Amino acid sequence: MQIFFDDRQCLHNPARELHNGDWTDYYESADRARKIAGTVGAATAPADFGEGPIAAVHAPEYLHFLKTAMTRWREAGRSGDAIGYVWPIVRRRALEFGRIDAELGQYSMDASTPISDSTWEAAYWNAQCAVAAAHTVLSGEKSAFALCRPPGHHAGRDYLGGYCYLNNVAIAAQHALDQGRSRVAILDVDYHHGNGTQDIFWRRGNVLFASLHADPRTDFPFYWGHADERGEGDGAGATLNYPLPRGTTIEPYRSALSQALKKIEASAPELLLVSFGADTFALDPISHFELQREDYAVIGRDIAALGLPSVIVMEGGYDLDALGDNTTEFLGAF
Ligand code: SP5
Ligand code: ZN
Repeated sequence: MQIFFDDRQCLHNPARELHNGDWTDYYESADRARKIAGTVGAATAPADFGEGPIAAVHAPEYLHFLKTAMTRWREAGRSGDAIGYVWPIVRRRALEFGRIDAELGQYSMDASTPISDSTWEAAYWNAQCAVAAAHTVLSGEKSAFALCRPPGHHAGRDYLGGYCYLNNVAIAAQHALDQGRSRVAILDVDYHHGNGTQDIFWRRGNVLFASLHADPRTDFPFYWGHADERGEGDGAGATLNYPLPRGTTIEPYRSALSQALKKIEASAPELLLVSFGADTFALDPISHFELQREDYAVIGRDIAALGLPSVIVMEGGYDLDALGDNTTEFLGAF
């Protein structure tokens, strides 16, 4: 299987995150990518597909913000990473701001996703990996893996959050549609609900989004991922959420997965994109499912049994010791 990774993805390196009211080391470290890259096998740097595929998903004003935020943060006399402290919860509109702090709130959903030096450069090459993986599968390969880091599924059209800046899987899915595919499906098996992906395709009937995740009544991102969220307009019924309780083991996980896979199969997609997170692992430091290493091969085989051309995009997973092995088990099925 072809694997895409670019060293520039490691340039993004926030020092710490706000966590349960205090500061903690940044869980989404560059070492995550190094561990995965060191275990899954040889990777190729992606070609440069330009900003077009990114701009097909994200708002121009948001991309401008990402590119300029760090410079403006420094101009405001700040050191360290850029992080917001006020958010427009009622309604956002296209205001022009003179303060970087206002923009950080406008374009963020949480306070645990700082912008560091080179975040844009890292996110750019990260997104290129997703496009390259899609391109490979569109060209006839059965599967490809985009070793994305930072992850992407919490980022919406015009907001960052949950360690995510650009929505890599959405960019890959949109690229496939723009290259002539008419129906695609996204299966999200990260521990956390993929709220950004859901938002981006909420009103789209040609992108099925199915997500298995920790129940948002107990877990981040809280405000999305409840079972009654089904999409709207043309997208009504094309969003499927399977919230699962903390402590979920492989048996109940697989039974939810089989429901999701039946729906995916029934929607007859030409391409499957998988948002893969290994934070469902029993020893993950920020998550609460009970999956074991060998379970990743089982889950991978269940998904691969659809027989669809598959683009696998890396999302979360924070147990550095097991991350490479768990990911390798999963990829081995494709
Ligand atoms: C891509 C992805 O996996 N993003 C996850 C973002 C989660 N951010 C907030 C996590 C809060 C976790 N609190 C758990 C307590 C651990 N001691
Ligand atoms: Zn996650």
